[in-house]
Amino acid sequence: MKRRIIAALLATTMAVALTVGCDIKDIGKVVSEKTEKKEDTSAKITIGFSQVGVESDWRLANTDSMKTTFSEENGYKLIVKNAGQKQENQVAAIREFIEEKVDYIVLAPVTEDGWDVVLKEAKDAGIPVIVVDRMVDVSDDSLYTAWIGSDFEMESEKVCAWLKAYADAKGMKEINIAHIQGTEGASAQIGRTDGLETAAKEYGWNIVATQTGEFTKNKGRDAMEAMLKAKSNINVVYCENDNEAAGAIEAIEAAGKTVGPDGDILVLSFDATNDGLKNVLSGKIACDAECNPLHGPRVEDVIKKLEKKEKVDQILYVEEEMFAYDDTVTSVKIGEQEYKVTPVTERVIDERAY
Ligand code: GZL
Repeated sequence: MKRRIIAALLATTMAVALTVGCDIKDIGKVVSEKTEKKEDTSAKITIGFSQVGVESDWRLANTDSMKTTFSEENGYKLIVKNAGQKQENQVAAIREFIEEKVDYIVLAPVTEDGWDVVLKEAKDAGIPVIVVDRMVDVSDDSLYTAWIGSDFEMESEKVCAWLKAYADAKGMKEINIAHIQGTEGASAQIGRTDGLETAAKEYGWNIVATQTGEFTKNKGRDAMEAMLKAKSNINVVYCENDNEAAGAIEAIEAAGKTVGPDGDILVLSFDATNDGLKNVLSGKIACDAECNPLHGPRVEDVIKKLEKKEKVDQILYVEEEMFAYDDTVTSVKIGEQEYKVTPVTERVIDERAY
């Protein structure tokens, strides 16, 4: 913002100098170079994006959405810094963005806690912070201008409502769940865990094993392997994202067990990524709740409003769908709201944007 004001002043100075006709050959050259250089970057809105990392297909789609939206041709300069799932790297990235006097900071926080100090530094530097995906738990909500993301507990309620209806329809008497969690302390992990634990209490399900998969395929496979060795009665695995589910499926099949409609173990998952829905289509994942990663256009809408000094809502939830491998359960009801469950076909996958 400040850089663009300076550029405008430089341009005005030059215009005034030209008007008075003074010999600005050299000055003009320096000013025009400066102005040119400034104009070259100053017309662009500079955005510093602190991203969690590259742990999942969801994350890659999220980064891609930001890059596609905030391109040079769209009038932006986007600086993306991946933190390798380490909060200290995100804090360092935010400090670099402050140093570079970016116009906006977009933060996809790895976990909810630990942001008060660095977000206060951004606020003191006059740089608006837009949080995407997971939430930050701060003592002062004015430390961020807007949050855009999913209702993770609602996602879980929808999957658990599907499991309840499906189990009733199939006459499944005992539900023994292996729970593969996402990154501990991430809003998605907190919401999807709370939803499952609440439903298990309400419906009398047994959560027989819990282990983190950190939203990755490898750790999802390791967790499933360990839980299969420890427990022989698992008939449902609840994975907190599609990458964990892909790993869990590998471990289940390596152990000589089967997944799918008539299999030994029902696989539940979140994200509804392209690979996730392919696993639903093949019958390996039974139910997959969408977690939409395409936040780029949503962030741009907030930035455009801020540029025009318009008010923005601080909390913006994203609408999301539900998918399943068959039409045993075609909708689920949460409170007064009915949610459609779409049986996955080739066409459903082709029509998806990610
Ligand atoms: C959810 C996001 C989670 C995804 C995972 O919004 O935070 O992180 O569910 C990703 O795939 O790693």
